[in-house]
Amino acid sequence: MEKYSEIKKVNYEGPKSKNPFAFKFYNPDEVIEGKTMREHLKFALSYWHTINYSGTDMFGGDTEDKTFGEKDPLTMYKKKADFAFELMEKLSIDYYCFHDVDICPVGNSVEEYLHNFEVMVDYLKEKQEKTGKKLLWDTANNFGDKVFMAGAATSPNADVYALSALKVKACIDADIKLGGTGYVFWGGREGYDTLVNTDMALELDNLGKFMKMARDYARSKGYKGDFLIEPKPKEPTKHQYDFDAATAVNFLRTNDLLGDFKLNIEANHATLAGHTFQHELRVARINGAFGSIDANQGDPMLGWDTDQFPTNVYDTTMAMYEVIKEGGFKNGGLNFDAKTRRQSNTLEDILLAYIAGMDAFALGLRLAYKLIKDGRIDEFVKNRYSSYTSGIGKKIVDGETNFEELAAYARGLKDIKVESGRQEYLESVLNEVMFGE
Ligand code: XUL
Ligand code: CO
Repeated sequence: MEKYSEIKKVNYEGPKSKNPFAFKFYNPDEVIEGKTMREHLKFALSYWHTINYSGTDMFGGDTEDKTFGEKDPLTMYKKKADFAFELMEKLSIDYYCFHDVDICPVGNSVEEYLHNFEVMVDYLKEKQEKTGKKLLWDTANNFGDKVFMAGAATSPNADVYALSALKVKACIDADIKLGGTGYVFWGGREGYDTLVNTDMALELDNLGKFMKMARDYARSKGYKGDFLIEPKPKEPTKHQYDFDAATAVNFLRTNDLLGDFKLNIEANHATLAGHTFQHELRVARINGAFGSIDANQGDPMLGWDTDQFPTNVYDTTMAMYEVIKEGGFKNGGLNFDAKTRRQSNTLEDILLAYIAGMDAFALGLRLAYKLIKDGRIDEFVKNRYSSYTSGIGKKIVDGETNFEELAAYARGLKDIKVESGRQEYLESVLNEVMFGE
């Protein structure tokens, strides 16, 4: 197998190719239904996994070296940025995402952190201008440092709350400078490990106020992008407040934040909540809160967030089905919140992993359109609810009936026949569309 440095660019070679460093299904400039694949899919590189993660797990240290031969912290982070942009170029990825501490050394004080962050944001801006690459979203890592052990905007300590605001403010400023289109609030440690030490009502109220202040600050500075909540049910806390899409939407509605805020749905977080990836996307969509996607997959045998590169084509197909029904990504995109396995510890593995994930979503895009064109599933669903298109059903939908009328109508009914749901048939249609000609 060729070495990472020998591969200049990963090209599309089609499904017959056996070249490990070629796309089989992702053809960036191919036009599908009026848009190129790169416009449809809006792939993004995740800085934390790709540029920083070095293979450490609970039982052992690094298996990869991401220091790029550098000791001086700021120079090392510049080399990391160079690597990120080189990788995006090789893979035809147009966007990237980062936490504040992914892109710069944290230093020994708040002042040092802010200085280093600013230096690196300027460096990234230069690189963006040279290459045309764009920031999809950024976020503050308000969970790694020990001061965030009990949360950030839900910390029992008001000083931590203030420090969290400082870091989110720095990220919003960076987002504006870099032209990003999203700011993500993933819960981090916003949740609890036990209720015996937790004032849930105060924590949730503080969290709502924090998000409003973030929104008001950003809008006052001219920020036009989306705020995104990324639901997750557990890990690192026993209970994360943004448990799933429905919980997060309810929180946004309660705090009057819908509109400015949407959801960033992550596949592995959905499965941890006991939902499918498609379910979470559907909940976001029907609430007008679909924003962006963190693409990955979990291991069905494991109960934690493995952040694997996505390869399950059923899942990517149904996810892209939801994206297409939504009318495509607007400010959002497909961020690979995924890391190579600890044993896949070479730079070549990074390319292979992204190729696997990008091809899986390219297949998903192609197959989702095929499914929609085939029409049998959409038609079935439409017919299944046809009793709501006329008569009493239409009155229900239009909100033009009441319990007296419904009860009077029901009294006259004789043989109510509910049609078969045809689940097995529809699942075989899915297979026919995916694997047939
Ligand atoms: C953690 C997770 C985060 C967010 C950004 O499970 O998904 O990486 O995407 O903070
Ligand atoms: Co994520």
